[in-house]
Amino acid sequence: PTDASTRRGAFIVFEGCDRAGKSTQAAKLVEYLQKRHKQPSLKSLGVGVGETFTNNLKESETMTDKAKVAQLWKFPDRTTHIGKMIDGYLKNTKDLDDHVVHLLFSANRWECMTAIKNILLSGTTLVVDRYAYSGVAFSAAKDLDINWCKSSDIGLLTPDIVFFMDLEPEEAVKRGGYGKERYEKLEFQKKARKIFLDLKDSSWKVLDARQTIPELHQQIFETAEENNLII
Ligand code: NYM
Ligand code: MG
Repeated sequence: PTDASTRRGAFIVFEGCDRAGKSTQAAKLVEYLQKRHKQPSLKSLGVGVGETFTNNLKESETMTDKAKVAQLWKFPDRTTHIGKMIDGYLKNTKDLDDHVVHLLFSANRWECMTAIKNILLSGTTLVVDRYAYSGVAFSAAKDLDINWCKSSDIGLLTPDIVFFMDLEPEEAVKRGGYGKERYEKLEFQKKARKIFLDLKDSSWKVLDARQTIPELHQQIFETAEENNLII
């Protein structure tokens, strides 16, 4: 095991259509990473010969420590200025040109890049719920030129691994259906899924999202481990 202080954090992305289980699995992975991480014991640093040391941290210290190990992020980040415009568009309270919306989603990633880079360099792993693949898949599903869609994300940090939660939109509908947001329509989701699968590259792990939550979780942390992404 590598010491967290000597290596950068892993950049792990979850992608997929709506209702595929991304948020559930991203949160479970973060929790797993935080629980699994071991504080180096005082003994291993060569202190306190003949004494017993415990690593029982106080609650406040545990929280800080947890956030240092791994953090959950999400795109769109609806809390920023740009994110609020996106939120209004998705909730149908605001209409915007398709190109403009695409660029807002992309800008919403760009405005986080410095923070993301610094967090990774500080040794913290980031688990990110949706990223640029969603940007391309959902915009190109509106028949915008795919290369135009890709271009605004050129230069963003590349994830170490992408877990694509694959679920037929017909199955997603059975899971209590979609919400009221724009894009949450069967035909549109089918189109987006097709484009997603065309975007698949060597960083992708396609998961059969019909499996149970524990089954998927196990596949995910094992794959992350095999790929040397867990400290
Ligand atoms: N979405 C998400 C895009 O259209 N482009 C993007 O770049 C991103 C990150 O936003 N239907 C779409 C996909 C979703 C919607 O996301 C809201 P979520 O994860 O359901 O909050
Ligand atoms: Mg959604």
